[in-house]
Amino acid sequence: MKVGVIGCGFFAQNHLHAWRDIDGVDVVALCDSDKKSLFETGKDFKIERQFGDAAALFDYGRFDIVDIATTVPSHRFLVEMAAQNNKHIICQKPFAETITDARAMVGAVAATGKTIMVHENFRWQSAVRTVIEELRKGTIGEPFFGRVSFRSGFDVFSGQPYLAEGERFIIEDLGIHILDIARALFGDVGRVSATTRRINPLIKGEDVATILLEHKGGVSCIVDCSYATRRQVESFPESVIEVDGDKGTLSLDVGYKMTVQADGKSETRDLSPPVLPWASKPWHNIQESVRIIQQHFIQCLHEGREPETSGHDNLQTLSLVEAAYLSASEHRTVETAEI
Ligand code: NAD
Ligand code: 89V
Repeated sequence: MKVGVIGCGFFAQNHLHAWRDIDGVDVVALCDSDKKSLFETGKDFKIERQFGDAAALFDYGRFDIVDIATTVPSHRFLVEMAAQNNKHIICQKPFAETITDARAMVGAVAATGKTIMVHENFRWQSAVRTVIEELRKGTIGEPFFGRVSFRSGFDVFSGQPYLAEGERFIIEDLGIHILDIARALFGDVGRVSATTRRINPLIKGEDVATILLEHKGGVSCIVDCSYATRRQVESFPESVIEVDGDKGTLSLDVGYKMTVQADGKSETRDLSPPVLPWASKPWHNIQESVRIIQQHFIQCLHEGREPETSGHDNLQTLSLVEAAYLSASEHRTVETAEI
């Protein structure tokens, strides 16, 4: 499988390391409109074929997959160009700026018969994956309550300055992952109620969000996110999960400790992720998930099946983002069918 990567910025470095780890995958070309990022990334990863714009990359065209690792404003344009050029596509989150764009992007790729997956990696973190599997095994019975929480004071703005500049921040950038984990745990959602706050005066968007999800299967789940939480131990970038079921409870706590209580027994397991040779703390959790999701994509292509976090699947996660913003701005519960 030959890959062309568009976007050689902050996060693409993780994609490139992960591609190198996956057997049978070769990154053959890079593209970035920023010459310095393009040149330095090419040098670091020894990739000589470099293009300053996407049209030139597609004119070259000798690859099977395009990996779009740019920020969201370019996603629709690049996905549609990739579809016109009949490539399989992996596209970073947030998939699109609006649900209308996202639906158009999924439609454009469906018409080609190629595969599109959103690089929605948080549900692929190994600790989160173990929680999903534990729940599916039924150890704690039928879940009726959940909480998926991400609370941190970590300075994300120095690595990703664009996060301080958008009208929207935490739900669109980070909450999207946490909402996606809630979907992976409890399925799709019927109604959404949300509140938002901005605590940090130096950024434009909201940095605190509290969201109540009413899942169609009957679970009530709280998704709460904050980048204004100053506490020791700083837990970035861990997601904390609590689930109550009719036979027991399950929690994933800070420090990657999963506790399952059922049948009068309590068992705690350490789910600390490995630090891959190219990874660094505290990002190692996310970095491991990048390798896992990209491996999943390649496996799905080999087996001819739809990836779990396909473009089509991600429309449901994006609709929760839209519903949460609408709910917070209009101070009301929003039906997902409205989106
Ligand atoms: P970045 O700004 O550091 O890098 C983006 C690169 O894309 C830049 O070098 C820019 O020049 C290039 N680019 C933009 N538009 C282009 C175009 N049309 N053609 C060619 N090059 C173009 O951004 P980043 O922090 O690497 O974020 C990229 C994406 O990754 C974002 O969507 C972000 O949300 C996502 N991200 C995901 C995670 C995660 O854990 N899943 C973490 C960080 C960032
Ligand atoms: O996952 C992300 O998209 C990142 C971060 C974890 C820092 O929020 O922006």
